[in-house]
Amino acid sequence: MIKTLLTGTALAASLAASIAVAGPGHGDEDGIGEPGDAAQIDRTIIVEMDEMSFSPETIEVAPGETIRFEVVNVGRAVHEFNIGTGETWNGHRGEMRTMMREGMMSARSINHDRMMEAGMMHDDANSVLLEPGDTGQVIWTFPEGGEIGFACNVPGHREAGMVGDFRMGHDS
Ligand SMILES: [Cu+2]
Repeated sequence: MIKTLLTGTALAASLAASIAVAGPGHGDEDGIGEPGDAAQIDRTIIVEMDEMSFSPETIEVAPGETIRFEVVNVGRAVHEFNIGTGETWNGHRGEMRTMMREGMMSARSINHDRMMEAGMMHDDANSVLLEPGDTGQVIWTFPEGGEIGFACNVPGHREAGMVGDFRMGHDS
């Protein structure tokens, strides 16, 4: 999907800057894997999000495995499940702050209309952003190795410990 941006506003400038860092369609230059094929799913794993944690918080994955994550927000705040690294999350953090500042989301809700208006769909394949009570999914193919995890980038949440690890096993 193409992200169209408002032009000539500070909002557009800040969005463009953050999308350049965290946008989709980047291949696997971050080394975190790539969007998975729904016809090639090896396993489904249910992940619950609450204040301020994931359950499970450690997930073992095999190299090259394609996993469908069924993500459930059982908490009372908006939470995100985002596959990446400290580096990709730092890039994404500004995008989330902008969404908060511009009224695209609040602590407890997501304003999809405002996100559409701003051309900010938050549809990156490696993440799902959910309101309390909602369920979403991420289908992801893991790389052959690397230090990868999952985190919630709603401002303050990762800092409060809302982060988990993928443990890369061996398929023997
Ligand atoms: Cu969160």
